[in-house]
Amino acid sequence: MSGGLRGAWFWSASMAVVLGGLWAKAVHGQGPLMIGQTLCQVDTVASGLNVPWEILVQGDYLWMTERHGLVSRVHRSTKAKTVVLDLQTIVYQQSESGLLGMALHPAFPTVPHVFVAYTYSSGGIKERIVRYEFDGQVLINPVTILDNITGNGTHNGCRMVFGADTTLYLSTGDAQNLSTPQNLSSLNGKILRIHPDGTVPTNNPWPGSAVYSRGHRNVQGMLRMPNDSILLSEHGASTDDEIQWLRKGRNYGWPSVEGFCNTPSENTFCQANDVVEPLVAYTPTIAPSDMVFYQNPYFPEFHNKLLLTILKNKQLRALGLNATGDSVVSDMAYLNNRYGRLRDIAVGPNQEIYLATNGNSWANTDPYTHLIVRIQPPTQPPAGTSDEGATGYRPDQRRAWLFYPQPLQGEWLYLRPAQRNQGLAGDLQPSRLNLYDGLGRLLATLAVEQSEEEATYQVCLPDHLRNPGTPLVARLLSDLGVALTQHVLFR
Ligand SMILES: [Ca+2]
Ligand SMILES: [Ca+2]
Repeated sequence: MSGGLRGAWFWSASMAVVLGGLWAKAVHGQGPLMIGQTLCQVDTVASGLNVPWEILVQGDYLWMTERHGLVSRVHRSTKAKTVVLDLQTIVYQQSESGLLGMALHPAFPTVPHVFVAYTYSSGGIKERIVRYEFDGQVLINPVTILDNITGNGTHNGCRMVFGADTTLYLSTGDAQNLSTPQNLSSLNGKILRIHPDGTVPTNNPWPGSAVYSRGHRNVQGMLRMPNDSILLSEHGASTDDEIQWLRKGRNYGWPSVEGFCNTPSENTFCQANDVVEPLVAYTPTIAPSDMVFYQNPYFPEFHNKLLLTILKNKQLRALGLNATGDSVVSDMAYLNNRYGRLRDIAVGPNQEIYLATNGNSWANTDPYTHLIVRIQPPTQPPAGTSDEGATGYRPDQRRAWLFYPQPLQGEWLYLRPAQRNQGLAGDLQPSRLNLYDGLGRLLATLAVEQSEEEATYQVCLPDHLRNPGTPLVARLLSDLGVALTQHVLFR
């Protein structure tokens, strides 16, 4: 009998070794990966991590927080990892709390400021934002810019993003206290907005308060879209994870409303409080985390999509929004169970995608096994398609002319103002037109016919863009570094 048991133990142990080996090969392997119909190359940029929570691409480096208290830089080519800040003795780390969000100043490295959000213990669990300065090697000179937010083991928010006006937005969770999200005197269950020095902008919705919106449970994703509007992803309780637009001064309903306003009590609350409904709600919950907006015509599955990392369902979702951004028109899941829980995503200069993996189950069950995985898309257009629209022209407002009036529809004739012809005639030779939708997404790059009259250009929209319901914004590209605005476009 004991021999039989021993045999069973040996069988299990050797199977575990074999399965472990296969898992390691699949996860750490380098090589091709089909995503939809697109052949990508994947490799591992960093391994042995402990809950990488925020990843950001800056120059040659990937910046990263790990929840137990480290900020590191990983060189994207050599993969060398350097710790630039060690807060392990300062952060409170338990369950979902610890060192979480990070943001680089929009003018980094000219303005070398790095912002981190973490929980600590001092007469209870609290949360703060600290601004550091990068000296080229490590982070120095900490300045606390926001403090004494109530924390908890769970529901701490802590995602950060900079707005176009260099104000900093921070999500805070309800910290498991349902009385806070609707209470304007509490900083919990909110989106907060402050200046980089911690002061409150004078155009916040409630004078003197950092509160920008209320009624949130636990926002884990924040994204500034090309048109500068901000998207949020939020964890529901047992139902209704939400994706929603951030609106100044508005109420998102928690804990009275989950997902859409679709019960009698919710309808009453929503009408009384002008509640913002989500773009999409997921029931059962999937646990959405951070997101990026991805543009790369060589990767059709992800082109012009919102890419959302998913923790609980262990996948990457690609969401298509309509031209005005008020509905989700497609929603596909990729990488199902391939890398486990996905916490964060970043995009590099060659449209390569970095994913922060967070193990196979919630909280701290697989410490020091997490990865940064890189997915490199093709550098050629998909087979059977032309290269038109996928040229080296990228959105660049400094070299673009904005057409007025907008939106652009049908056929248009562009006339350069007469005074611009004088002295500049012959120099201005725009030859391409970028078309964007209402969210700032690049739809197409068109060649522009230049007529005999040097300052006149004929623009004819292709049929597939002549949708009367689709507002379009056009920018004429110039090869000169000339920024012109308020030009008149005649039909
Ligand atoms: Ca992120
Ligand atoms: Ca509901």
